[in-house]
Amino acid sequence: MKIAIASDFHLGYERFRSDAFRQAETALEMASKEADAIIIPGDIFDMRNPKPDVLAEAINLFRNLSKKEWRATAIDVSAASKAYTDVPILAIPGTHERRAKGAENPVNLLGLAGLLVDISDGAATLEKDGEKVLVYGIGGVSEERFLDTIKTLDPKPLAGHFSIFMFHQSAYELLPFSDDFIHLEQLPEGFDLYVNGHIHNRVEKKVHGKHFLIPGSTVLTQLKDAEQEEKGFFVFDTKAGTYSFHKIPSRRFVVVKIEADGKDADGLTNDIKKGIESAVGNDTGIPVVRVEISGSMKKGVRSIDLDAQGIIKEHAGRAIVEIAKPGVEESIENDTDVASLRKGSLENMSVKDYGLGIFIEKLKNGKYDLGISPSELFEMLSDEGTKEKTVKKALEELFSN
Ligand SMILES: [Mn+2]
Repeated sequence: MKIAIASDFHLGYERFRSDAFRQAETALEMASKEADAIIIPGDIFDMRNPKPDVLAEAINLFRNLSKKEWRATAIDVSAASKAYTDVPILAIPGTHERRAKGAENPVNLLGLAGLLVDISDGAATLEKDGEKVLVYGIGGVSEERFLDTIKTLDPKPLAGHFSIFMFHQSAYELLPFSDDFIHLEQLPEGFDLYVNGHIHNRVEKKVHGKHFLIPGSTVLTQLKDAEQEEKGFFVFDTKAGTYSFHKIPSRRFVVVKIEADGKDADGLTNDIKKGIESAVGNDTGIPVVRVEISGSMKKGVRSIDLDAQGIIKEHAGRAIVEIAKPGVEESIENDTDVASLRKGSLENMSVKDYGLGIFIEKLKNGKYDLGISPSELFEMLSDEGTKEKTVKKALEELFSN
């Protein structure tokens, strides 16, 4: 049986709303032609409470898909939700769709509508011409609960079936900074294939001697270096035990690294423009180009002298340009910070709010450009609890999606 693995569509994602929809549609359309069944390891939606128009988008997408002539059927479903179709499209909710236990999530709604089968906390069998494939699914849970969830559910492969374990979590081997993350060898043994979502770039590894695959997202979200690769989905051939990656047309993302050393504003501007031009090339699809400047400019030249907005505007319509400015000669003296705080408390502003102001200002002046707003990050860091735990939580939010 040929099984397509496509993930992290993030329907409703604000910044690239139509990309998210179109690229998911393309991936699913192509997958339905290449494969007998499709499995989706989470984050179909970008949020747990999508607006009606985002839900409508998803319903249209999956209704068209579910009406195709499928060669396999989904049978023997035993999961947290009931199955209302035998169409071989199996999914689990991801972290973006996670809600409290017992509360409906949007993936479950698609299941209730009979457009796919939500196999959370359970399994379904895919059948085609007598061949049987078991897919066991665990929807995204908070990282520290995942190992307990596995122990409680105790997923097992099924004799006479090609067995797949599908989940939506970080893993220590991929993001080695939190002890909450599962180690790959802690995944349940005996399955023939391991499939994960959550990570937005493509991953191909081995677990318990078997393939471990993450297809990555179908849409740009985090604008990290690893997202420069092409988007797409896997097709796994259960009989041959082999797989292939199928690229989809998607908006390109290019990181351009520029060395500022010793240049004045004009010289640096020229280098940036050249870098952007070569990144765009003859792409007519309006790529996202992120310019990362390292080092500092000529002595006496301030980063404010660089007209980043001008460069961004000049390329509008050809590229979406982001410029991370060098943080030259802009660091505020410690004494000034303390003085500002004192001034703040005199002006009846809470020290926390004043701190937030300074925090945001400093991040803006620096090279901060991660996919979470400074104020959200501040809230996270000022959470109650141990310093170590707080920082881990913030890192987890920043680097896994
Ligand atoms: Mn995701």
